[in-house]
Amino acid sequence: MDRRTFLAGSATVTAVGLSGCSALQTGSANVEQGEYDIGMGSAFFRPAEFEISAGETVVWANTGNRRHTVTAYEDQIPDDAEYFASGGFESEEAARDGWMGNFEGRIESGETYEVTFDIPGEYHYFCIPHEPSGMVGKIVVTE
Ligand SMILES: [Cu+2]
Repeated sequence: MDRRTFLAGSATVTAVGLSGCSALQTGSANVEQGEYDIGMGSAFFRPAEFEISAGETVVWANTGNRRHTVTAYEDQIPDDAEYFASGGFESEEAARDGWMGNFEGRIESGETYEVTFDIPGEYHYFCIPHEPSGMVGKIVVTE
């Protein structure tokens, strides 16, 4: 029994199936694993109100089938806070125009969007296409 074969050592490495993975957007894995803070459904953010401490990051995930945006109300965030909107717009007007033009700023099903909040205060935001349906939310950042 001291004759050894090395067949075991030549065990083939099974290729891990990669089909489809390359097409996934950053964040998809997080969505599947439930690693997000706020989900987006047909016309709602869940939870609609979310509290964090300054310096923390909020991750939104489109957990539904429709396109959504995360767009801050420019006059409903702290004065010294940086404006935020999916698509990277620097103003609410630019975000609205971008959406009207070519659905810019959209977060597709399964995608995520994240923002780090450094300034304490209340941040109100909405989803451009579903604002008429009341798709709004609030982030409360504590000291
Ligand atoms: Cu929406």
